[in-house]
Amino acid sequence: MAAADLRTQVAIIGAGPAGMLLSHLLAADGVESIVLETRSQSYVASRIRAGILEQSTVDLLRECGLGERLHREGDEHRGIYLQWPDERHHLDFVDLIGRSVWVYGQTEVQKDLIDARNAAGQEIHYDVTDTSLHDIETNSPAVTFTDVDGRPRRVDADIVVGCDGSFGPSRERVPPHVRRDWNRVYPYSWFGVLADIAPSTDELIYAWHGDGFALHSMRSATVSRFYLQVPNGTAPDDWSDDRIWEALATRLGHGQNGWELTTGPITDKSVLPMRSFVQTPMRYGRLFLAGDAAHIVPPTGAKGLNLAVADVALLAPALVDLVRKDDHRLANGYSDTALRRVWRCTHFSWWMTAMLHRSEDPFDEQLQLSQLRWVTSSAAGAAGLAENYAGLPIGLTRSSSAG
Ligand code: RFL
Ligand code: PHB
Repeated sequence: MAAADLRTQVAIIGAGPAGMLLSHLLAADGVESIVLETRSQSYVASRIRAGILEQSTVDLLRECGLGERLHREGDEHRGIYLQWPDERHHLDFVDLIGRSVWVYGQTEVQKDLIDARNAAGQEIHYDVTDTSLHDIETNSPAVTFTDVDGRPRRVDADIVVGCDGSFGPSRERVPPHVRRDWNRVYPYSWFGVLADIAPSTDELIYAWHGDGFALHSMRSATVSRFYLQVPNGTAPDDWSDDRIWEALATRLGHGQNGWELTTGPITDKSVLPMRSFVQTPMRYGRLFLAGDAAHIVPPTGAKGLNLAVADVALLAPALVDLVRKDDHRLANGYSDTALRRVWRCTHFSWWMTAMLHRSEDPFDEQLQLSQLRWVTSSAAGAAGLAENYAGLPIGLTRSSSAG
């Protein structure tokens, strides 16, 4: 092992939203951290991913000083449209449950976090390789890595937090006899498209269609984001621009009830496999897991980023108490408390996915349409969807309440 040359209170693996927000919240309470990231700063700052922030995510970002650009450039949405051929219904979350959501891309959240941490002088090592965790069962864990100049380095810490996403090494360090993996795979993927064109809708449209699901989302007044359900194994180059616009026009209902889809230059195509995954527990010894390192949801419920933020909102005060006061109570409850929200969002994401994606079975199709009619015509059905989509306040999924 490399000789220890770095020392910190919390070693954070991964500079995605979970890792960067954790370092930000810890610093606000006087706890030091070092962040290790395998990619470059410019790569991390430009990745295209999620687009919807729950009310509680927005509230947290505002409270910790990261809400300024979000409020200037983000767009508050009262709800979403749900549709199937010839019918489009608006669910107004504000009327239903008094909460809204914000359209502000994960790319922008990530840039704000990088700017804030850089301004505060946060130690972040980008372009690292060979990240390896050591002695996590003891009170003196360490992380070794090779730095950007090829030098072997080692950071000694009180705590190690794995914020290293679905492919990182941290989750594997929970031994097989302790850990349990919960998995669900889906027989389809999402084809993601970014286009330089003003959105053809004021709020997101989730569309059920016999050809497959489609989603019309957006990033700004001039940039639209779309997704199409495609078979697993589809490659981004398999679909020409013309084929994409044709499929979107059909599935989103171009020409129905006077609605038109405006097309424009496509600037990015990607394919996103769908998966539900939870690893329990989210803590082992001095190692804590947060965000995609512990759980993956299919994107239909727009929960991935919001769950990562909710984990970190619970974890930061727990680590502050542990490191500063040797008070282990919140840290000991972290995994159980976080998992209540994780399973709620896992269920909601699975449910939205199952309701909206084309199935081979005609019986399923009738169940989906019946479900869609119910959530768009019953106040109780609509409120249930709204409450989950806009997100429960973080405190309401703690262990003292129903979760
Ligand atoms: P992230 O964002 O994946 O960050 C993890 C970071 O860890 C780094 N890393 C390592 N660093 C050091 N050493 C190692 N050995 C490392 N291994 C990995 C990675 O480079 C990375 O920077 O996880 P985090 O912070 O938990 O945040 C979670 C969210 O990013 C995620 O839930 C969402 O983006 C999921 N997701 C989407 N969610 C939605 O709700 N809507 C979407 O449209 C949507 N699109 C997406 C997505 C996730 C994607 N990935 C992960 C494949 C599109 C993609 C392509
Ligand atoms: C997005 O804009 O990327 C987005 C929006 C809503 C979703 C998933 C992705 O459910």
